[in-house]
Amino acid sequence: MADRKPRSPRTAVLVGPYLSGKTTLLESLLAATGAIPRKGTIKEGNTVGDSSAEARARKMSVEINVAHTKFLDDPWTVIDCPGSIEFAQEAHNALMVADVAVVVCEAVPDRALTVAPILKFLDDHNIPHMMFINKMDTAAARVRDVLEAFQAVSERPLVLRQVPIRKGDAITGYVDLISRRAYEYKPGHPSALITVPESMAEREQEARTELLETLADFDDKLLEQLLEDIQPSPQDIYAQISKDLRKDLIVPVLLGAGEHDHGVRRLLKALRHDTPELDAAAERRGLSGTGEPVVQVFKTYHAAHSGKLSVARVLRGSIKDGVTLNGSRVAGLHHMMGQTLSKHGEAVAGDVVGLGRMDPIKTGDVLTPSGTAPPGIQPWPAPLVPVYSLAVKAENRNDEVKLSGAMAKMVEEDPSLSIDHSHDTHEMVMWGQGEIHLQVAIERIKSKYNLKLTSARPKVPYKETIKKGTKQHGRHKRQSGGHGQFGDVHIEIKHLSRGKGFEFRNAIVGGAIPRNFIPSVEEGVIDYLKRGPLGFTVVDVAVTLTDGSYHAVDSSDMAFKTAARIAMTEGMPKCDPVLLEPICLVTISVPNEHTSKVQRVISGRRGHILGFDAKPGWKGWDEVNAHMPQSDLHDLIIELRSITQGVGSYSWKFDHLAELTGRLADKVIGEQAQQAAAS
Ligand SMILES: Nc1nc2c(ncn2[C@@H]2O[C@H](COP(=O)(O)OP(=O)(O)O)[C@@H](O)[C@H]2O)c(=O)[nH]1
Ligand SMILES: [Mg+2]
Repeated sequence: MADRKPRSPRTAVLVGPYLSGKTTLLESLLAATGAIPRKGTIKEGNTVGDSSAEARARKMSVEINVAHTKFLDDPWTVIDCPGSIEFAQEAHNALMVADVAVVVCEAVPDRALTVAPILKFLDDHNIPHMMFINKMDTAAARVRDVLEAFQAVSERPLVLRQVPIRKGDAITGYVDLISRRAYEYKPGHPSALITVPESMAEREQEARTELLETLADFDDKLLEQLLEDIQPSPQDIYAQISKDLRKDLIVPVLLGAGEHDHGVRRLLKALRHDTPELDAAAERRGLSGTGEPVVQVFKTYHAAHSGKLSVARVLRGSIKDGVTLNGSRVAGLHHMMGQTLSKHGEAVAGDVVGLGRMDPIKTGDVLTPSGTAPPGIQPWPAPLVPVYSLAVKAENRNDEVKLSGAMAKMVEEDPSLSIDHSHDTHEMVMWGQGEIHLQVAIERIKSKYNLKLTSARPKVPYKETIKKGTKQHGRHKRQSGGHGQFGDVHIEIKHLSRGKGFEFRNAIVGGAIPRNFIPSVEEGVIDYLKRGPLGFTVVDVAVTLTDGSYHAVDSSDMAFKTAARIAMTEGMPKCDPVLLEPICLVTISVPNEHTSKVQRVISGRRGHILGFDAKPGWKGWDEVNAHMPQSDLHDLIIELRSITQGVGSYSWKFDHLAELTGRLADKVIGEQAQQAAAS
């Protein structure tokens, strides 16, 4: 195909479970295509992916890494994504602009479930994807069993393109099911063509028939050929695979071992032949036709020295350094190789580039010179629902303002991170996807912004109420030299039904207290209710001002406010105060083989199951609804993940307050008293 005109740059995104070998595979792809002279390794910490300090320290990807290369003159952007479910937002955002995803997974049938969430995302968004079954060098299971297990979690049919050639325990090469050629792996070099071993004939025939039958489901001509026992030409089969992949109808499956460069050139060829051109991804984003350049931002970095970098894909047209997009001038167009940037004067359609110093621009923004998004462009998906939180504080109190600024930048870099200032507990609460996610964020704040944080389990916004009423007199009288202070009130405290909040009534007739002092009485009561006899905000009470007296000279707003406080302080403990704890409506979603375990988790956390049902749109998953105390949700995600190979999740919202008594209540009240004494 030497006469072909050069293609526009395409983007392949490497996704898949944690430790499946994506970062290693990227290294192998870059070395095989000559983008880097020598492969780095995870162990030595010198890979293009995992280039941040936080990733290196954990030997684990915690953000995307973008790399550029060329294969047989075709320009490529390859993006390595973290596999951990806690950093899934990174992969989701990169996939939105991808031409193809390569789902890298291990050849372990028991772990197929770990691939389910990413396959679900790809299926839901119609993103063309292939599967690369990696670590075949150590694979114990048969490929057909691996495939069957993965098929159970994929909506689209998987189409195996190769079968392995085994010598004893080792896999020494593969037979390509379309060209019907056999290859022997040569580490560090392209595989060598060999004759198909005789022992392979039957397996090859069987797998090839399966491949053709699957493809025939999407093509009548192929179906006819099969029925008439005509062998379709390899060209026809290749064409069919590309066509089906473009429409995300099938998932081609390749085999290999990235660490040993096995199957890496085969993967590159499959990418080259089968990955759709830019127009497919643009269409998916809702962009069609011609017009001004369109650029989609899918990642934001804040670098200490170079400032903000918005990583974007050019979906249409081309842009030059210095152009104004959405009102911001691009200061530097960069290609990336992990954290190394290189300046480019121009980015063409299909390119992935870092745009320098676009300060008002956010991840998900669609940029054009005119500043208007083209009609029909699809909205950017909402960030993942947060499932884990920590209360954070600057170690040094003077750093509070600096902390708010740093947090805002962190959230810009990672939309699955969020900050909540709790009105009830007065804590700054950082929300995210799990323990490691938040740990990494806290480390970043420390290293990038030189801010030390302390973190703790967030406080639960307990409340308190009363179970009966009382009448109470409160008097504040002070004679100190000239002007005295005098306020005198009679109040009646009553409980209100749950959810009613607070009511204040004035029942004074005949001017026992002059009108202008009444609001101060109410203020005194409200002030008291911030902290009731048990130490928490009081809710669901009514206070009626029934009588009182005043002094023509010594009475004041302040004196009546104080008198009201005195009445409340003395009256409330007589009203049988009781602790209220927030109860949430929780929806837990898990593969249905784990539903019974979830029921145990809920009862173990004082929850109450409301019911469970099949999760809409999720084959084989259940949703369990329950009422659960908020105090037991803190580490719920950790337990759910530990019983579901990491894939279970939950969402929650506040539902109601419920009385809490007994030992648990005593503990909560005791701790609150201790903290009050300490502060
Ligand atoms: N046996 C074997 N190990 C591999 C292969 N590819 C990667 N690994 C190892 O698997 C571990 C995880 O690799 P990494 O690339 O960080 O996985 P990622 O989490 O998917 O990015 C590392 O210890 C690699 O050395 C492979 O093809 N075969
Ligand atoms: Mg990785």
